Amino acid sequence: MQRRDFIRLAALTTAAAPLTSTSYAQPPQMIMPPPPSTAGPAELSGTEFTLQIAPVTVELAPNRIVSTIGYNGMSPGPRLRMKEGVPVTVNVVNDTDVPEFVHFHGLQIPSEVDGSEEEGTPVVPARGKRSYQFTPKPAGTRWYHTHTMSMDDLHRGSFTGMFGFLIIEGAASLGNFDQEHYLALRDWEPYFTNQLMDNDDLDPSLPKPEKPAVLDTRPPGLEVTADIYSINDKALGAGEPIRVKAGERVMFHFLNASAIENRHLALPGHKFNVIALDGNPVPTPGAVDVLMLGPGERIDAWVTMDKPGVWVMGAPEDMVREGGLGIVIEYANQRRTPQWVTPPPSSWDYTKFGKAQAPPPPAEKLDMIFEKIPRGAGKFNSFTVNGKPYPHDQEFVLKQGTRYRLTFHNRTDDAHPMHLHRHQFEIAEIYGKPTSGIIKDTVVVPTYGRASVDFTADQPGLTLFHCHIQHHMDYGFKALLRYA
Ligand SMILES: [Cu+2]
Repeated sequence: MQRRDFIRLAALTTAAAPLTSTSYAQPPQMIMPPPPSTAGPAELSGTEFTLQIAPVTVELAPNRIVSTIGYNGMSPGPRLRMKEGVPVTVNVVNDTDVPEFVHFHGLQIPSEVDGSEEEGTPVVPARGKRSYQFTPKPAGTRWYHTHTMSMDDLHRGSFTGMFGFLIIEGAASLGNFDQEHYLALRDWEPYFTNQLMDNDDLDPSLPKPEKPAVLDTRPPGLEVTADIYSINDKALGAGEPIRVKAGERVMFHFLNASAIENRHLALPGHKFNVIALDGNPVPTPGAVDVLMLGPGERIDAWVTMDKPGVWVMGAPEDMVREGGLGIVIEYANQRRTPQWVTPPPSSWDYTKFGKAQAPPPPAEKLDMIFEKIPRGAGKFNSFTVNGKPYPHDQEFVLKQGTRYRLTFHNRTDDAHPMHLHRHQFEIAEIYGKPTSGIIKDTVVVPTYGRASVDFTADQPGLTLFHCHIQHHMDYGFKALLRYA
């Protein structure tokens, strides 16, 4: 019996009760349980921060405990709160046996401190330490995470618990709310599979301008999946509910901290009022029933609590939600089993939050064609950009101060969350529609789809561009942009 079947069976037989299966193989280095949690405060603020990298246990639910690597004795790591434009020092202490990188995702900071080996950031040595000094910008919901390669080791890189929110406060406020919550979506205990059980085609009705006339029918390589999920460190039903009162406006900061898959999220009977994507305010805030976040993406959205009851906010896919991806929203004076109602059909569309016209044409254009080579890396698929493997020597050379339009041609059968380090880009076209004003650092390019983003080359230094699915990045789905 496949493990996923076992989990599903458990979910069916125990109805709404949290899952309690724990028969997972532990990695060899984890046979000794790590020392008791020494978790510090969940939020750190100021100008000097210390992150300690060390083994942690995460109690997703009673009898459902995961051993992994975290920051400061916990996973997610502490929320780091910085002020835009005020210099900070982040001291990283690496109490593990492998070199590490801490990447500051969505920040416009120099390559030497961005936290990526490809850009030349110095490593944090095994059993060693290193300090990163930078001036945080721009304001918004950012995050930090490890940036090491995992390759075939699912206990390394972003499969571990090394991630956390990083909030940069600026002059502007997103508004006044009765409550504010930071929720990171995660999966745990990943494993390899050759069963394509997730339909990654976000919306089959989307245009597929990049679909080849003849499809590659060679058998695909192993992909990574998981069937244990959480929001922050708790599986659905295992943590404290979010307690609300009727009429409250509650602000949610969502992060997809998965290394694996795009995620959806819904709250029955309520709408999400999306006001910022990847931490940047959108020109056309709007209400939707279902959110979609690719790995690395953030959404700031508020909800008016106007439907008293006890609700599950969670993944619309039963298997994912029952596997733990959800949290209970409990109104005051309501006592009942948390209710889930499947949301009305909807498809995620970034352009709902943008302006309807394309931005003015940029000075220069760059095209990137993404292709997947089935089993191009032995057991695994490999990926190419413009038909070549990383690092595309001298191919993507930027002129400082020039505005570029980068067009992604996704000739693969997956939707990929594409992330540009150290810069922000503006979506110019996606799903065959023009748009402007949506500023992001990660965009999910649909299956066989195309997307164009504009950015100004104003951050000299090596700049990594990659798919935020760890396994894709590790097997070639990346490029290095350099300045002339
Ligand atoms: Cu990918």
